[in-house]
Amino acid sequence: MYENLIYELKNGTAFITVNRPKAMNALNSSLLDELYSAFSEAAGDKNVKAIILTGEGKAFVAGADISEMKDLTAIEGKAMMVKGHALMNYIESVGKPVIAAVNGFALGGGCELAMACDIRIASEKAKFGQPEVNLGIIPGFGGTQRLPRLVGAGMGKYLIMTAEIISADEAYRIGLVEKVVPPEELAGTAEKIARTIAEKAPIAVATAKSVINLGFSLDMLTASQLELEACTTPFSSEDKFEGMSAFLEKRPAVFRNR
Ligand code: CO8
Repeated sequence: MYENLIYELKNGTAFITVNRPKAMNALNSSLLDELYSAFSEAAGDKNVKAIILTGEGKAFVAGADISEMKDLTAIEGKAMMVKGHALMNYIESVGKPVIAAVNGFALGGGCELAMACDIRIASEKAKFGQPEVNLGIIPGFGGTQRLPRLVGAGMGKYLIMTAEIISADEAYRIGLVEKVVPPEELAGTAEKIARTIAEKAPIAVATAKSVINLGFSLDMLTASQLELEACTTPFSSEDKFEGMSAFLEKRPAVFRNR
């Protein structure tokens, strides 16, 4: 059982809802642990085909918990950052699609959490930002690296150095989110995307996710070679035979994750 989040499985999609609305869903140490456990639960459950991460109330996640961080020494703070990094890296390594349904404030560690997901869908009410320099620190859950990779170095530096909070539309304009929808359509849109991906060949989806993520830290030649090596996994799967047969036989494919 979880104290700070809600875990639900609906039609093959695991919904992980951060649930500390009184503190704007701020990430304290135990919530970081619980999120790691919830993602492990979803990763290990063969009934889960996709994962949707969202927040309860006004916030998606308004950052790391400032009241917990305030009195931490640098060493203790680093330990918390290690925990945050482990969570973000784990989300990226889960071999299932992870969609952030950003319902409200995604600030600091919350923006970093959304960026660790594969796809970000935002409510029109969502707000994004990395306001750490207001607090005398820098983004510490991977934001200095993931934000520039998503929006470019100049815009990444602009957002981190000015601490500006931006609207969902602006986040869409700069490529930080993939879609903006009215609040009442957020869950449905995220679910529809989750279902669409879940209908594809799972080994192909997982391999594509992994190659895209790993490729960012490699030079082009090595990254291309990584793609060449990785493509043998889906290419040798039963699902490849099924997908191609289904196309030629003009019928829908039935993938079995083999
Ligand atoms: N941590 C702890 N409590 C928070 C946080 C937070 N990040 N955000 C909001 N709260 C609390 C408020 O203190 C308040 O508590 P209380 O009711 O007891 O006074 C409650 O949530 C409601 O918040 P507000 O009254 O402020 O609500 P508003 O609607 O007026 O404002 C905002 C909402 C804009 C989200 C505002 O609360 C805010 O600016 N929050 C802080 C945002 C922020 O600075 N986030 C970055 C944090 S730093 C970070 O994430 C770094 C991550 C990596 C570093 C790791 C190092 C260990």
